[in-house]
Amino acid sequence: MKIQIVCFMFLWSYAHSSCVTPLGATSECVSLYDCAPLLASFEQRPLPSHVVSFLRQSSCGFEGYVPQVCCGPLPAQTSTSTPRPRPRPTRPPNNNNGQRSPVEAEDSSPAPSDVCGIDTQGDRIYGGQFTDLDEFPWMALMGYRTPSGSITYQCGGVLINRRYILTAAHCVTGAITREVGTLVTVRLGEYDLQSETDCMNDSCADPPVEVPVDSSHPHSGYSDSNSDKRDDIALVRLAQRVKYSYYVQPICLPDGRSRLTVGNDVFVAGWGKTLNGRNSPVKLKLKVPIFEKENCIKKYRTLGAELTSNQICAGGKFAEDACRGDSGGPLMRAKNNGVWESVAVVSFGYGCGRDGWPGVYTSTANYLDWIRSTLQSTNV
Ligand code: 4AZ
Repeated sequence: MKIQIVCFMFLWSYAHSSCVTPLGATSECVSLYDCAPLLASFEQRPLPSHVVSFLRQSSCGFEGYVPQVCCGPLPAQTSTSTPRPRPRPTRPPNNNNGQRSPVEAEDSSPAPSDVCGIDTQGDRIYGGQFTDLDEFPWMALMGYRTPSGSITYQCGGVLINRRYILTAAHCVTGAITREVGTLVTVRLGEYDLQSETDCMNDSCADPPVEVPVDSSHPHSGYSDSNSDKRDDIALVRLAQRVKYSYYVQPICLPDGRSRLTVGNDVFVAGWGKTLNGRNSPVKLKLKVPIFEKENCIKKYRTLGAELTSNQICAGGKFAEDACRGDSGGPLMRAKNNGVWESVAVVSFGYGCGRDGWPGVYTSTANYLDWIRSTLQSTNV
């Protein structure tokens, strides 16, 4: 029996269907990772839009999270590009001091607008995917203690003042606590999890800061068993106040007045799963468009999820998405004055990067009262 199953799996994974490539050649539909010419073009950074477009035309389905492509060569001009050099950070460290004190009134409200969302520098590579070393200094990695005692980072979040992280409820409660472990630590000022000191173009970041978690506060309306993942938002209180630096700064919350409209470009960032199926060691960013809500509601209804007015849909383009591990991280936008605000929290989706399937996000603006009252009631 065992042998039969193994043989069946062997046949199943090697019996590829035939297809026609965008250039008209007959080929086979295989995993992107088994298609050397397309994989090589996909791994260049920044990823040019014509390469994304060719990959999209080559797409022939998904196996789990892994895209399948009709494998063949790219047209000559599509295959390479030289990454642009990156600018050095120029802004000096901000010297606010973060002295410890058990309970501070300023921890009970979001960071004031002259402190939060500061754009660390101007010149960005928008089409690209790696962030700059100093970009999005509010990004947090949520660390879980596993049953074996090790720490694993599985969700994202954002620093909103010296004491609190905004993240997703499913990053602090439910299946994650059984399947991964208990949230015990938050890492700030991180760029590349694989290197101790992160440097780019002769400029090095301060070492990341590891802050123990004091308490987690998921929204009371959230339940793992709701397929719509309503109220997927949480605040995490840190056991110590954080000292702001050039690489550790809070993001602003939306003021509740500004509206997002379809097609508005927003950014998602994190260390989540990439198309190679592994979590990224490096902080990544991606520009995604706001997706039409009614259309999104209809799509998710077919999967039995009834989305609420407190959720936003964004993305929906092939291979451009947040994915497992990005949860809890932000959907962000820079306002006209260049100040960044966290407009939503990465919540869930139908797989990752499927054409026509946007990701679902919890709208921060709809929870401002909950955030204010939770900051006050838990900062004791
Ligand atoms: C996840 O499992 C997850 N494509 C997060 C975001 C999306 C899918 C899955 C959106 O955490």
